[in-house]
Amino acid sequence: MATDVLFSELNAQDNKKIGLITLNAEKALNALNQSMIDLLFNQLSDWRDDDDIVAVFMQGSGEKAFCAGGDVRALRQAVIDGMPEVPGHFFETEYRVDYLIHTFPKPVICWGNGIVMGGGIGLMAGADFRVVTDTSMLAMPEISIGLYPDVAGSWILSHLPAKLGLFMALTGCRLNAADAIYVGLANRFVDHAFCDNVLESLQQADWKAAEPHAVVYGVIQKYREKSVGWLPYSKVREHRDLIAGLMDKPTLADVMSALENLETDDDWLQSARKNALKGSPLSAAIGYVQLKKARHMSLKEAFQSELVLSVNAVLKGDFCEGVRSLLVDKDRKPKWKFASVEKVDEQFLSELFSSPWAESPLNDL
Ligand code: QUE
Repeated sequence: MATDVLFSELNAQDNKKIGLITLNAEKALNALNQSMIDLLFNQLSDWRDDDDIVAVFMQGSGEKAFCAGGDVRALRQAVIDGMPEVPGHFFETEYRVDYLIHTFPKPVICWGNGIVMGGGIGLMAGADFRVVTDTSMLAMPEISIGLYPDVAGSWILSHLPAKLGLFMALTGCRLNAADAIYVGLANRFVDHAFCDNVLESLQQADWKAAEPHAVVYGVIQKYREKSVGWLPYSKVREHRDLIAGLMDKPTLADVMSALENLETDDDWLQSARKNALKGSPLSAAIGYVQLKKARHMSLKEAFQSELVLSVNAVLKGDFCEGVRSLLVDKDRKPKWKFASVEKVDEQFLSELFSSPWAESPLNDL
């Protein structure tokens, strides 16, 4: 629907304007559908070229989520309905939006309140000011639905220290605001109650006084300083060395054994462990290989390789079964193609990395 994203231009000083994006599919936790992606691309492109626009602010409607991912049910339904070209178009256009944010020439502020998963991380990752709040919950949970960390997730996670990115990919673990700042997915903590104050201060700011990024820096800094006392406790920081040890194994099968054999009464670690053991072994294998490869890619190359993998994972991998099991029938008993990472067929896996196109649809990024 055309109203699933709201756009407005807030008047600022000196006839400047702030572009305000509100993801507006509250019941779907602001998960991105095709229409939202098309609207976002068109509006961001216009604002990039509009000299009156000095900054862009992205938020989600409602208190629960900034963005819980993509409309994965619709992608599965399209495959069932015999429209295999739909997922390719979805991912291509979604990655174009993400790339536009990464390369945007003006400051982008992402207000990552509540749930920020998958596609939501994709929108947030390229923003200059990646704000997390008292309710933020970030994750790359795709292993649970037979996907793998896309939306540049493979590139971003491959650059995290201490193999924390591999741990995130294999476990879909939940990060709070302190965790997200610790690993670098976010870079500002501001209490959600200050959201309207930040917007008002951006409108009041003197945009002639400094370069736009510096102006936004100053505005956010003010509310950041009022919020420092609220930063939650970081499980990732506490367990950093343990996680690094679990992930530092010669093969993926050894990493999975280490997770399986982990004995802990820590609830956060235990739920991460369970998620890895329940997730798609094929997804684990895809993520493991792709994170290694993406480390040496440009951002553009990462998006191009992810487009190949995402389309193949949806059309040939565990995606449809994962979405069926978790989000449609909700039996939570997916029948994965392979029973364990050891049983993943090497030939099948390598075919998922081979492009169905002579030239990438994202060649012009
Ligand atoms: C893993 C995921 C996703 C998920 C749950 C997982 C995901 C996703 C959604 C989602 C959430 C709310 C919606 C919706 C989709 O859930 O990627 O349409 O309304 O988009 O365990 O990867």
